[in-house]
Amino acid sequence: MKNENPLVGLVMGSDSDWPIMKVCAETFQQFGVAFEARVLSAHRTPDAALDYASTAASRGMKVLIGAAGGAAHLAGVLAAKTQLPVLAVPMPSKHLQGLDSLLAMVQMPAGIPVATFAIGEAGATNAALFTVAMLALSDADLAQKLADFRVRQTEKVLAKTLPSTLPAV
Ligand code: RP5
Repeated sequence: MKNENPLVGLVMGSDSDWPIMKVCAETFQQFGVAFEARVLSAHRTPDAALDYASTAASRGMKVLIGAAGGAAHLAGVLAAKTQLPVLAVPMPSKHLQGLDSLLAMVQMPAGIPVATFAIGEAGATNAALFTVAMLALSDADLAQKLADFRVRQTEKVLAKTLPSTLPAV
């Protein structure tokens, strides 16, 4: 998936991550943030992943997001080759439900940081919202969109109702 002059590189280790990471892409679309989504693996396509990270800044990108599951070293590998902020989204895994992915990402040794989000869709959404917040620091229109989003979200929650009666016991 390509957009003109992407500001964000949304990289995932496998196309099997897409059903979750598409909510990240949808959030960028909602805010009108140009992004590029790619499948690149730290272990299956290491040279391509390193090349992508090392050329991202010169291509005008501001943020990279790395999503991976299991022994999830993609975000760390990307971060090793760029000074851009790298956000990490742990994918749910088959046997350990993403706890492996989370620990692999969040336990980066000192020196090369990645900012790790929640496992799954919540993390995918929040990685996009966090990116929007960073980009909004130098983009007043985007800052207004983020403020509007927060207001709509608050209104939605306050408008929620619960059943007024409980079923008889
Ligand atoms: C990781 O391995 C990917 O990010 C994915 O979450 C996981 C499984 O990949 P597939 O075997 O489904 O391609 O590298």
